[in-house]
Amino acid sequence: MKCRKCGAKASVNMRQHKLALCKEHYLEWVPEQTERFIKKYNMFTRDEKILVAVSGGKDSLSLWDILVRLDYRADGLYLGLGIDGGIGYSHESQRLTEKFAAQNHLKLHIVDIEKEYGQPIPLLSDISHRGHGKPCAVCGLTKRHEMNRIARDLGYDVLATGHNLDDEASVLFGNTLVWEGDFLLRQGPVLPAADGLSRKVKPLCRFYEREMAAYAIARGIEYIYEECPFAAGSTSIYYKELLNQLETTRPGAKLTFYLRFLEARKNGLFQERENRELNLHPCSNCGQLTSAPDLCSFCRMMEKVRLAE
Ligand code: Q46
Ligand code: ZN
Ligand code: ZN
Repeated sequence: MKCRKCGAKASVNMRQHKLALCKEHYLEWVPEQTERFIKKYNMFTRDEKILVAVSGGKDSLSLWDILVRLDYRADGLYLGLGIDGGIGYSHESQRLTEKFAAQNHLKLHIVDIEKEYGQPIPLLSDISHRGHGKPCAVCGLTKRHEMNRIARDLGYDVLATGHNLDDEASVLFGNTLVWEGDFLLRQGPVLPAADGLSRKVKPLCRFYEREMAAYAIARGIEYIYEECPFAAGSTSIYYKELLNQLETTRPGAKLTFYLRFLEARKNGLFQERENRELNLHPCSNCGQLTSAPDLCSFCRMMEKVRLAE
């Protein structure tokens, strides 16, 4: 297989795009494509301040790397979840994130959940009895809350996460299986800013997971290979496997699934629901928007934790 641009031996072959590239041209192609998606979906401009949520994994570190190479003003946010899982998961992912920031002279904010709220994620989960023995529900809730809080308090215009196409297609698949209208309405490359919440964007949402792995490796980015120990056996991983089976026999199926969804929604698939007003108001404690009557889910969970102590 030869590089389409220069004829040298290709190092990345993307059947889904009918495109093969050598390492050098691949490292040009990824930022070019990212820039195209940023513009296409009006994610942000070069005047805006971007906060990138970094976990130490290949996607978020690559995203940060790409944005900086493209000359965007991007700082990092690392959330210390306090997850060990026998592999020192949080410790190692924080080390790699700090190393990446230092090597590239980038600004990194670190929030340690245990220091901030008295307990690491697995214990917050135990104490609040949320999530059926797995900390993921509490973890997801806390991550969202903290990302919003830091972006707002430090005056960032936009919050960027490293979700790739495999992540997005798997979430979309899960939501479609049960026709989760409200989630389907909100899933996409951009979630506009609302009272107290900054705009959220996913610049990598059209890249396959293996494309991001290839990018990180080609750029020599050191990232944590292990998944969070609690990810094993999750539904989202199961859906990813199903979609990969589909992709094997029909290259490009995953991308089509996601893009056609965005198109159908743009053309009014969920119009009726969109018109019905979502009843959101600020949480009486932290001010973030919520559909719950008084406190948002995060503040309610923390209240439970406080009462249990
Ligand atoms: S939610 Fe669950 Fe992830 Fe949190 S506890 Fe680990 S697997 S990190 S995306
Ligand atoms: Zn080439
Ligand atoms: Zn709240």
